[in-house]
Amino acid sequence: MSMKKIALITGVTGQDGAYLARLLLDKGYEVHGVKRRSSSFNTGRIEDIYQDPHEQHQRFVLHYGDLTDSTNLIRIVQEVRPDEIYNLAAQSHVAVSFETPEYTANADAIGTLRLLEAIRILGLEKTTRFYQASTSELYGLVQEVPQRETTPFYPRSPYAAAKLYAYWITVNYREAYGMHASNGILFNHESPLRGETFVTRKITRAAAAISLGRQDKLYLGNLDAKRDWGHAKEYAQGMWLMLQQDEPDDYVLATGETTSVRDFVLWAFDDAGISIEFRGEGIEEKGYARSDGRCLVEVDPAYFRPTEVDLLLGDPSKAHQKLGWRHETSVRELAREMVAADLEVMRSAPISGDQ
Ligand code: NDP
Ligand code: GDR
Repeated sequence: MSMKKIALITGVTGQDGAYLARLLLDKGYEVHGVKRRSSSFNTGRIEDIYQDPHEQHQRFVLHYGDLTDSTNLIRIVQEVRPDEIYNLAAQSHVAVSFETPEYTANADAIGTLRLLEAIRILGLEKTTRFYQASTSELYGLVQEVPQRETTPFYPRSPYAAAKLYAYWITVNYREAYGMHASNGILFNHESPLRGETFVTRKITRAAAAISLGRQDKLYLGNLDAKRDWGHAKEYAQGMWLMLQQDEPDDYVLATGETTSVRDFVLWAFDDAGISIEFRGEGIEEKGYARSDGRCLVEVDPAYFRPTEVDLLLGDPSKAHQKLGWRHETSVRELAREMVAADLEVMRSAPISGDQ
């Protein structure tokens, strides 16, 4: 009898979905992913594992769907009857959530409820395990450092407020219906697959493009923000480990090291072979410049957020002890890997779009 496990990943076309799908396929799972209809291809990150729907015995299957569509989610869960669901889909950009707060709540908060209800409606609450992509953004305004599972939440954006609902509805379904439902409270994690508008990737792409003479300048917002940045590939392993435990629970995944945007900029430009120094944020001498005085990085207040999260630093002790999970890649190595990947891509193809 086959013991093959079946997983369903929402957000499979995103950074984490791509790493998790690969990981589960390597472990022998049959993997189903939910992708949104888009007017242009949105499967770039999963191209290498994509299987032609005409192939027999597909182990990686994509379904059209959306977290804002209950009937669609119920139908997919009914069809797939997964052993494990990883809910990674979200409007995941904090700054964008201030522009689209209602949509963000619909997808990130109520979307999670829709998926949990689909499991319950189909009577799968005792058989389907559930992972919720919770976030260090829940900690928001600093209450305690380092932040751990017991640190009080204080969301600072429509995104974080929506994720707060998703966190608690996951806890509630665990307690009310005995579901194996867990929250991974993941601190920022990056990679060469990171979305181009998140700050690390925006910086590594710009450093690569400027070094190749394809871009003049990079505009950034708050350089003083500090984040606990780890490697996305390692965090996907942590998600899987949470669903392999006998009991469901909530875990922080983090590196335990924090870095300012300012330092990440210096590292990335250094890795791209450009030496810059900070000149201040005044009208005359904005941002960073080369020794010949040419300004390469300028602060643009348009990127400031109405409310900011100043400092994130996670304590991953519980994940170390209970899951045996540890990060391996340092943030310094991460910057190097991302710049190298962006340089390689840009050398072989022209860049499109602006920053
Ligand atoms: P991405 O933004 O790279 O990916 C998000 C995914 O969700 C994409 O596949 C996107 O589809 C999909 N999606 C967005 N809206 C909907 C919707 N309404 N219905 C169905 N699918 C939708 O995020 P990451 O991979 O970086 O993050 C994964 C999850 O983890 C997210 O929930 C995020 O909020 C959370 N998280 C991320 C952290 C990080 O540092 N990366 C840290 C903590 C939590 P499309 O490709 O079509 O846009
Ligand atoms: P974050 O990531 O908001 O932490 O959310 P992001 O990379 O967008 O911002 C990190 C910090 O950098 C500052 N910043 C800028 N950010 C962006 N995007 N663009 C800029 O030009 C810029 N300049 C400075 C920001 O103000 C912020 O302080 C990410 C997402 O993946 C969420 O989905 C996830 O939940 C959290 O990480 C943990």
